[in-house]
Amino acid sequence: MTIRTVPTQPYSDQKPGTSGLRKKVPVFQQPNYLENFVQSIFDSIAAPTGATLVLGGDGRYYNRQAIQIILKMAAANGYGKVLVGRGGILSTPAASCVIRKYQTYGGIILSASHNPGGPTEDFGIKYNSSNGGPATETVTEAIYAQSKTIAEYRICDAADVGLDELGSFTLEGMQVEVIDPVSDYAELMESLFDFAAIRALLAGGFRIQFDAMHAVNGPYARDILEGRLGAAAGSVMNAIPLEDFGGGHPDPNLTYAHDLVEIMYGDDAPDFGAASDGDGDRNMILGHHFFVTPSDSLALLAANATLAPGYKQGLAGIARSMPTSAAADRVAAALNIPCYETPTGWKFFGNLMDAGRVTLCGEESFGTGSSHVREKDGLWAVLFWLNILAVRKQSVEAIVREHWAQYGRNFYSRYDYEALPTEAANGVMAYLRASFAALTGTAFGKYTVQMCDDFSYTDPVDASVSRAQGIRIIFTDGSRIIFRLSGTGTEGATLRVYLEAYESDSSRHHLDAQQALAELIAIALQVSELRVRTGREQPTVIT
Ligand code: VG1
Ligand code: CO
Repeated sequence: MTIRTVPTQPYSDQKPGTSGLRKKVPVFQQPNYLENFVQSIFDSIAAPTGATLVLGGDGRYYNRQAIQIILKMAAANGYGKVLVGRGGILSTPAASCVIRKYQTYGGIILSASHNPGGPTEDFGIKYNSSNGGPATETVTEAIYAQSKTIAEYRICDAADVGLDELGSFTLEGMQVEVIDPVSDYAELMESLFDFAAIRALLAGGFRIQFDAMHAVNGPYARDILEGRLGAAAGSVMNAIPLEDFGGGHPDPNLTYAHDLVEIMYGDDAPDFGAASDGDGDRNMILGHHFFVTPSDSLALLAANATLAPGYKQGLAGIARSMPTSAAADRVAAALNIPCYETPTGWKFFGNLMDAGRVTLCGEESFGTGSSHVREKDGLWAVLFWLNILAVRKQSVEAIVREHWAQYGRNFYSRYDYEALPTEAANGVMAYLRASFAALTGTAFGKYTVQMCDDFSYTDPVDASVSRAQGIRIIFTDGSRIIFRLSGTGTEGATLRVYLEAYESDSSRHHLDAQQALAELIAIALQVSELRVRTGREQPTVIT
């Protein structure tokens, strides 16, 4: 076999962010850029000879080319077998499922998630470990360190592998098995949820609309919702994964999933609507003319978990990322189970799930999941909701309102200021850090600052410490303002401002979140000097 060792120069910018390495496609297309990063992964994880990997992506532009390069590099680096999704497709949760089911050494997922795709848009790559979850910070730091000193990579000269037919091929001694990307995942879903009850719900005239946003979940949703569960044909829209996601922004929120939002708020709206993102791990849940915030969704799934067969024994615990609202904490307290607060990013949940400390996890950024895999899982959340709706036989809105009446409502919103000059964004954060002492104890209208800090997390399982994970301003009544810089953007800096206020008075639960949070928003702008420091009057997106 013709294995070549190719000399290379390191790149200095291959530091993985919140979820892997994400850059514009032309950056990945620079000579040896992808190869350097893949070799840095292989060097850092040091798999035994003959190990098996899983490989697939969300189908965006450059997915297929990257898969051919990675297959040839895996063969040259001594891997014995690679399981690759047909067409190079594997949603992020499906990749996690396949890694776990076949107990592979790990997997490589190609995705930039909710970021747009295309020749000048985003591409991404990340490594998941044998538990199916994103590599821990220790591993991503090792990969980054390796990328800074890399001098050569290994690749074999071979023809491209056909990815469009199921079957087994040999690539210079390594086996390449092209697998159905959907079936293992769909079987796992059937094992967790009451498909018969959901089928009966749908047969009884309950109408659903799922927007796959031209992204990876189309084939999964078609197979499961229309195929196995009998939803009416056309219940899944934008179901064919496209390299550029149809020119859209595959991010399931009220701004970017506008096609779906129009349907769900239109005349004759269906009973239930949902969307997922580029790589299928995020979800947005809508009822008839009604939006469920991701933080409320997590709390509600937790409160109703035992209605689904896979969770009928109850939950070990719940974990949420720090900026996610504390709605889930109230449910955990009522259930008398632990609730963990982690930094942003799914990689922090893995240790807790592996140790059996938590069953459900969630983030405010439209991410919910459980220990069935080690990634957040968009379609799983949709099926969980459908299972609950099938049992409770109430509308989405009625279920959410009952939840608020019982636990109180955590009003919540996030303001994103995208593509800011990096210095201006860093300036806001530095200014806030310098203000901690002055802010503490200060009253702003009805709010008084109880404490401020830069969130630091000590993993209770391996005692690793992650610092500077977001600035928290916490008020005496538990309301919070959080400032954090995104770790997934590819243009300048994205500053996120997270706002949360708790309301126990049910006569105020009907308020619009922006109305209920208006005072906190004004305080956030004031204490950060955001407008003068960034020159931005309005956020790019409000969720
Ligand atoms: C964002 C979200 C975070 C999520 C991450 C990956 O990160 O805020 O909650 O885990 O994206 O999601 P950041 O650093 O930009 O805030 V996905 O769907 O890209 O895998
Ligand atoms: Co995603």
